[in-house]
Amino acid sequence: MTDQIERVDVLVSSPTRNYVTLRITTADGIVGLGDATVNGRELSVASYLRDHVAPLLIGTDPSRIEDTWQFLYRGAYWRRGPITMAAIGAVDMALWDILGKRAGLPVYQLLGGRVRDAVPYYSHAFGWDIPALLESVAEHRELGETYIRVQSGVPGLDKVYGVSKNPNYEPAGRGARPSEEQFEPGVYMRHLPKVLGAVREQVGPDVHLLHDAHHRLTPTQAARLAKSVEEFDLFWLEDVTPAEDQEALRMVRNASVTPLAIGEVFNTIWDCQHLIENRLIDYIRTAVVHAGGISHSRKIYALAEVHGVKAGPHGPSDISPIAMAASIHMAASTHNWGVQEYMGYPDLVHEAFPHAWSAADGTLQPGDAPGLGVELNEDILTSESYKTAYLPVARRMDGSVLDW
Ligand code: EZ4
Ligand code: CO
Repeated sequence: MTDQIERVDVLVSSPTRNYVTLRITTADGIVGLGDATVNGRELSVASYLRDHVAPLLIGTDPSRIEDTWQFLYRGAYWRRGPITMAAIGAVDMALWDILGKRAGLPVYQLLGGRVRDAVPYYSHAFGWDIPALLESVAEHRELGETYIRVQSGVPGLDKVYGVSKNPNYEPAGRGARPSEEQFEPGVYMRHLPKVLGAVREQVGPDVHLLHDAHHRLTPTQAARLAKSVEEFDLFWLEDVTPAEDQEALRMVRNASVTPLAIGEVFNTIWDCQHLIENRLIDYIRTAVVHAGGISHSRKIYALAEVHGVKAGPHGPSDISPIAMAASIHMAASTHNWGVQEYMGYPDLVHEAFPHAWSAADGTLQPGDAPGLGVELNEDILTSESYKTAYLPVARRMDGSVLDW
């Protein structure tokens, strides 16, 4: 007799920051975990799961992973979007976790086995000014990291993206309203080449440098920026233009050979199709949680492979250690894969989600525990309850709202 899904729980907790966790338990007592966190909109995806998805799963066969995906995606009629796709993503992760535990194999083995010995990650270095940034970069180099994202303060702007007063950067802030950051394209565009030039001079040619512009430039500004930083040989320039204006990247592409990455806010293969098929990007940044789980992410990576594009998944602290596990298992077993973003987590997050994956010397390992290899510390998750928190908003110096 096949196993059945017996119980579905949705846990919303806040061990330093909010996470939405899905737990599926089968009649045979196998537990599968999924991450459904959508930063700043956590309760909507929790409701989607509790009210509309969990009741549909009870009594179904957990080994029908692809069919369950199709049922939840096509059956909803109102498809796509971050809430729907994170909910489906969490179910999909949990079902792969269950399959692995039933088989006694880590998920990367089910996906075809290893194609690389270690999974490189990139970390975040930042500083309010160039000397502080250079110090931060040196600290990351000492950890053996060879892929480093660099973000710096901009003269005249008090609160900017990617730079924090705390050593541990966390973009979302607790409180009833979002905090506000500033951005002004002219001063940013003049400053960035100086920043990247100083960092490149310090680290030499072999370190991979990345930078995130966070969707704020117009096509011509982005093209100009990509061209002006070409000599510093970035590994990628991320999110130079708003993600929904996909033709914008054609102008950037035509102006420079700086590699481009985009897609952390994309949710389906159809969001990625135009950019991949037209070779307007080098790296696709969809996160396994926000793009419908392992099953759908595999299809995105397969489409990317055909067009010479690699995966470079999103990995900030709002991607829980469960989704991070799923991403590492995919990275270990996917050929056209570039680098995994890994911001790291505060200790309490590691304790709340004990995990078999590990990070050391600039690389990640999936570990060999069956399934995704992540567990829950329920004491921590129940004592740290949800707290309202939002990502910041960005405004130009004239007060108008910009993409964050
Ligand atoms: O915008 O974590 O590459 N990483 C980033 C992050 C994300 C937030 C979204 O939840 O761009 O700052
Ligand atoms: Co980003």
